[in-house]
Formats: sequence, structure tokens, C-alpha cells
Amino acid sequence: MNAYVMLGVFQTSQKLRTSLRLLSRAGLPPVDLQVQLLRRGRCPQSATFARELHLGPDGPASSPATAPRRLPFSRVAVEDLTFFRKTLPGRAITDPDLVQSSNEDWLKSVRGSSEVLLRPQTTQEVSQILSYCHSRNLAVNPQGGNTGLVGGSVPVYDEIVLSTSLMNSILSFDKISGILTCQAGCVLENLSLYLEERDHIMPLDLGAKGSCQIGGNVATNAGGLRLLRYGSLHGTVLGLEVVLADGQVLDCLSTLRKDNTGYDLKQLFIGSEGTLGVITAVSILCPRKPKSVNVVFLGCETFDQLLKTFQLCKGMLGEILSAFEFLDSECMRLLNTHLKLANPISDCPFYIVIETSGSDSDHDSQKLHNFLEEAMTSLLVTDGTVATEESKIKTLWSMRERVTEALTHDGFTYKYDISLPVERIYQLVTDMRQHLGKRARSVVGYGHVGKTMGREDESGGLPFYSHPSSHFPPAGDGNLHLNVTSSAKDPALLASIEPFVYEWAAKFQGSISAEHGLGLKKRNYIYYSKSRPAVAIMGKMKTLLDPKGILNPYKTLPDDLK
Ligand code: FAD
Ligand code: 2HG
Ligand code: ZN
Repeated sequence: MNAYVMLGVFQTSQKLRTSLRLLSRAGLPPVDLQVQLLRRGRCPQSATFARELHLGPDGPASSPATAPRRLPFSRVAVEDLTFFRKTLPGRAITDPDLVQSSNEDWLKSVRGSSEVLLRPQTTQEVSQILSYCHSRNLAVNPQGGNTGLVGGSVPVYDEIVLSTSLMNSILSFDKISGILTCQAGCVLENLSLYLEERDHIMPLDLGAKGSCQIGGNVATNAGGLRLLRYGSLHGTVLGLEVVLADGQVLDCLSTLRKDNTGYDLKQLFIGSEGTLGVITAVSILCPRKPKSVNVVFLGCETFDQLLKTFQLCKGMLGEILSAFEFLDSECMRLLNTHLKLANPISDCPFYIVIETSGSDSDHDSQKLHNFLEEAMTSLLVTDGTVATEESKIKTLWSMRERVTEALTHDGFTYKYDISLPVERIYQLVTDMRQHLGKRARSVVGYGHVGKTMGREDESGGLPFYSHPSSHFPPAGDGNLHLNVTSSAKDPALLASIEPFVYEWAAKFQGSISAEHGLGLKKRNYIYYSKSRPAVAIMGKMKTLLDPKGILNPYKTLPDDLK
């Protein structure tokens, strides 16, 4: 950090302390705003991160009872293995110990019984495998980093696992345009490191970055922690290369930002969860690395105050706001209990992680200071800490990124990933707590507060926070991660949660999957978010692109279409 930045930090720190003292003298609630403006850097996680998490108390569970019956695909025969071994020398794996981890999902919640793991290195090899499997009617499960959370990444029965892990080459990077083209198996964190050395960043970031792959990210249309700033993959992905079920290579690997020549076919594969084709390469638009990054961790008394803080933040931080994430006090309890992560501020019902990214640290620090001062004086936040130093930034981010990991230590986890009008999102958590009572071990809420089109947008920057008593509802959607844990897999508890949670989401025109997809677990609930005609068209697209249905069967589409 240069001296210029340090000075800005120091000044901000002094001003905040002054505000703090003024507030205490005025007899207002105590505010312990620890100011540690530290730069955010990369947050590396080991590539084995996902695998190292503990099993639930009862160990791995078999596929949920909701799995449909096995469809009449062929079974892998000796001559099939001969073909695979010839096509992929040394990379057609049948050793049960090695295939095991590809059969089980990250959550240890579903498990298949595949006996074959294929590890192609090139698009041509993927094409040869799929062409063969298509002719033999063998089912195939495309797999990236296996960090998916809806049971989509592992076989249900004996589907062949087609892993992209060895397809990990960067094909090109254009520093002028910021366009990266790479194979689908590149691990997200490795791409981030590669780009950082070239003064750029990936437009997406998520807690699973050490294991998930860009192909898997695209296949799930992963959202993550930077969506607020850089938008979804539907906007940043410029091109895809996809191998279709019959082995045909579909080259849509454009690097053009403007291309209106007919239908934008690549969009079909973004979020298709391996059911329409195997993504083999991706071109993606990458932003410049911000010169100045700050992270703030704040505490709020109510969710309403949290939303008002978001409105304030949007109005005052504007273009430098790059993330606004939240967690509740139950998440904090799990972080403390299971991961021994200490709360960086005093106990509060709700916590916010705000990240700013900009090009001028003095300007950013000043804006952040003004925002924090306003948030405190208007009593929206009751405590907070700020970081600019890499290690402290990492510590603050881990309070948000590691909630998923903390939950796995709490017991068997039922995960819900709902988008709702932002003012409704926490009501679902309180309703669920009431609904389940003591039957659940923990019911927690955290997630991403999305863009809003509230009053501040209409009034040219005048946010409604300036009237804390106002109940003007901010429109737009928020993404709630509602998680329920129990000591073991509990079908009765599940029956109490579902379809209650989906009915709740549908009642408020929400989506039952904001970012994780439908996979195996949620496929039959699709009608809560999509109309029958829309689902019927999805079925027709599936038939067109994969007439034998060999690609990721039992996933995404509801059973009544098969
Ligand atoms: P996998 O898990 O291997 O596969 C996911 C799906 O994509 C499967 O249906 C699979 O068949 C398909 N697929 C994978 N690769 C390909 C390919 N090349 N071609 C076609 N289909 C393919 N998700 C978010 O949206 N936001 C988050 O913030 C977020 N955070 C997470 C944090 C943690 C700790 C964990 C464990 C998961 C998180 N996820 C998040 C969920 C997960 O969707 C993402 O981790 C990621 O996008 C999955 O990528 P993957 O390579 O692991 O794919
Ligand atoms: C996140 O935002 C991920 O942290 C995971 O999407 C959410 O574990 C979850 O429910
Ligand atoms: Zn998320």
C-alpha cells in the first residue's frame, strides 16, 4: 500500500472515531467502529478445499428417495471400456477408489454408482466420447469441480462421469479488450490468479473458487459475490464451444461483444446444467483489476435497517460499490461454533459485507467515510469494521464465504436458494423458523442483496434512507440462501420444508432457484417458477439437442417430461 493510501486511511479512521465519540456523547447506542482500512487482495483457497469438509454426523447418504427410476440406457460393457481406453489412454478410470469421489456431491447428500470416470483433454476427445455414447445409448454426467449444491454434478445411477478437470488450458487473453478464452476445466481461482498478474479480474467470484471450474460456472450460470457489479454470465460470457450429445462440435466461441446474426445460441447453454451439451471452451469479458478495494463489515439491528443501509450505500457509494452481502446472527453462531471464526464486531442480529472497488483510493476512502458516517448518524448500523489490508480483507470476506462450510458441520443441510422482492427475503427465514419450531437444529439466512429500482433511482440519487421512518419498499430481487439443518437426514423434516418453501416463494413471484440451478433435487418443483408452456418448450429443446436424453438424465427437467 502506498503512503498516499495510508494517509487517506488514517484520515478516514480519525473522522470515524470522532463521529463515534459524538454519537456516544449524544447518548446514542454504543458504536464500536474499528477502522482498519486494508486493501482487498486475492483470497486463495486450496484446490482441495471443497473435498476437505467434514461429513455430516451420519456420513454419506445415498441418493434421495425422490430420484426417478433408472431409464433404459445401456450398461457399460467390456467393449465400451476398450473404446474409452483407446480414445483416452490412461484417462479412462475404473478403479473404484478413484471413481468414488466423482460419485458423491460436495454436500455428501447424493451418491451415484458410476463405474467409469473419463478425463478428456481436448474438444476432439469429448466429441469422440459423446459420439460413441450416443451410438451406444450410454448416459453421461458432465462434471466440473463437483461443487454444485443441487445434486446435478454426480450420477444418479451408473451414468459415465465425463470430467473436464484435464481441460485446463488458457487459450488466449487480450489485454486490450479484457477477453479471456480458455478450456472449460480451468479452475476459477487459477483464472483469477492468471488475470491478476495481467491487471484484470474474473467478473465472478464465489466461495468455491478453489475447486469450481469455469465450465461448471457457466453450466450453472453461477452468480456469486460480484454479480452486483459485473452482472450475470449471460452478459459477460461472449462465446462458448459446446459438444452436443451426438458428438457434434458447436462452435459459438465468439469474442464479439456485438453480434446480432440470428439467435444467440450460447445463451441456451448458460444455466443448462449439463443437460444440453458439454461446454468445452468459454470466452469471457474480464474487467480491469480495481486499483483500490475496501471491505466493510457492519452490524444492524433489523433487516429493515439492513435494506435501508443498502439504499444508502447505493446512493452514496454509487459506481464503486462492488458487493453487498448479508448474514444473520445464526450464521455468525455457526461460524463461531464450528469454524472458530471470531465475530470481528459486537453481536448484532444482522451483518453486512460491503466491498468497494475503484480506481482512486483517496476518492474511494472519502466516499466510504461519508457513507459510514451517514449510516452511523442515521442509526442504520450499530457497529462495524473496515479493511483494506489483504489479510484483514480475507478475514472479513471469510465471515460471509465460509457460512456454507460452517453449515456442513452443523448436521445434514437442506438448502434453499430463493430470489424474492428484496423487502420480503428475510420474512421467509422467520416464517420458516416459526413453521418448523424445534424440529430443525438451525434455520439460517444469508445471501446477496440484489439491485433495486427504488426511490433513489427515480430521484437522481436521493436515497430513501434519509427518511428512516419511511416504509417505501425497494423493488427488485434479493437472493436468500435459506438453510435448515438437522442432526441427520430427516424425511419428515423435509416434508415440512417442501413444498412450504416453494409455495412461499411463488406467492411473492420469486424464483425457487436464484443461482444454484435445479439439478436432481429441485427438478420437479420447476412449475413453481416456470409456466407449463415454458417447461414444455424446454422439453422440446432437450429433445432437439439430445434426442436420446443421454446427457445428465434425471436433472433439471421435471420427470413428467420424460
Ligand atoms: P459441478 O458441480 O461439477 O457441476 C454443476 C452442474 O454443471 C452439473 O449439472 C454438471 O453436470 C454441469 N457441468 C459442469 N461442468 C460442465 C460442462 N463443462 N459442460 C456442461 N455441463 C457442465 N453458486 C453460485 O451461483 N454462487 C455462489 O456464490 C456459490 N458459492 C458456492 C460456495 C460453495 C462453498 C460451494 C460448495 C458452492 C457454491 N456455489 C455457488 C454452487 C456451485 O454452482 C458453484 O460452485 C459452481 O458454479 C459449480 O461449478 P463446478 O465446476 O463445481 O460444477
Ligand atoms: C453463497 O452465496 C453460495 O455463499 C452458497 O451461493 C449458498 O450454501 C449456500 O446455501
Ligand atoms: Zn450465493
